[in-house]
Amino acid sequence: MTSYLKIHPKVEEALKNNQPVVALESTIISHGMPYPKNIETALAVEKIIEKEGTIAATIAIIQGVCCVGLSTDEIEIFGNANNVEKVSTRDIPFVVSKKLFGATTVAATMKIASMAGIKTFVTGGIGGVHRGASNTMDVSADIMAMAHTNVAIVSAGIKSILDIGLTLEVLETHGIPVITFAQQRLPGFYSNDSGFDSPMYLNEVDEIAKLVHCKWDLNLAGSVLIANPIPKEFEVEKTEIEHYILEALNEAEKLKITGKNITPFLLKHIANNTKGESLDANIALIKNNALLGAKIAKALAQLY
Ligand code: PSU
Ligand code: MN
Repeated sequence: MTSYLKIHPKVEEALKNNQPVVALESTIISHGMPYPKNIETALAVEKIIEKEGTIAATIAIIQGVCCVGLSTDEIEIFGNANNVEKVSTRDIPFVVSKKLFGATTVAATMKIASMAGIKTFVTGGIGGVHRGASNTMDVSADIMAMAHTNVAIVSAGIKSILDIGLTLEVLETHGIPVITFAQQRLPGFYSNDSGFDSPMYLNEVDEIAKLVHCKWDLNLAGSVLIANPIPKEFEVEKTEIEHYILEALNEAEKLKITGKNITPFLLKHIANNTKGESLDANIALIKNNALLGAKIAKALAQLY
């Protein structure tokens, strides 16, 4: 295991002393946001986490090694390269055994975070059940990883490129609590309201940390999904996004885009067509998630 895993000294030190660490994914850098905002955002997010007195650990695969905590130069590699594979759970052994570079999805990141002993993970949006999944069977491996991996995830809810209702059903099937922070409605990534009530909501960071601790103390394996609403001033009009989602889905069908390429394709189409508005929202919400994630990591560390 050790030769597959490289933990940055600052991360290792923090983990040894039971200090809070927050994991971050790299697919969002290589495949989720355009250059150069992707790099700027990744670095800004790390700063927010460290300003809270917690340690940031961006996770990616470098020449076959699962790296937990990247240098600025390494983050830049993932922001610039167009030959970096998007790596979900399925792809880890291929990329590791062939000593390739891999940008890790939520699923792969949380698996590696858990190997390192990190309990909290901040991202923008998780993968879930795609629209039309009753025909395509396209359910993100993020859900399966969440079912089995003891890492809490802070996200801005479920992006409406997915079928939110079905995603909630499958999360329930896998015993994954979905907790919205400080409001009753489940947020929908670009907007505060996904159109669904949240299965549960909690108003205090300490309550969230207690719930996560309690789940694992009870030996109930798997993640807790914390949904953090986007700040009001950055919300994007729902009907505008929906228009571009439908357009992107049509385009994807025409071009026969399937499998691991579909999510990056949809994200790119929306970003390109909303003239930066959705990108600004995306950046704002991930920063907002970083702050909440850092606070949850601190509260959680106090319980261990
Ligand atoms: N949703 C977003 N932004 C993202 C992703 C999802 O709003 O960047 C990325 C994450 O890395 C997530 C992955 O884990 O896409 C899901 O891909 P798939 O649907 O192929 O499992
Ligand atoms: Mn898929």
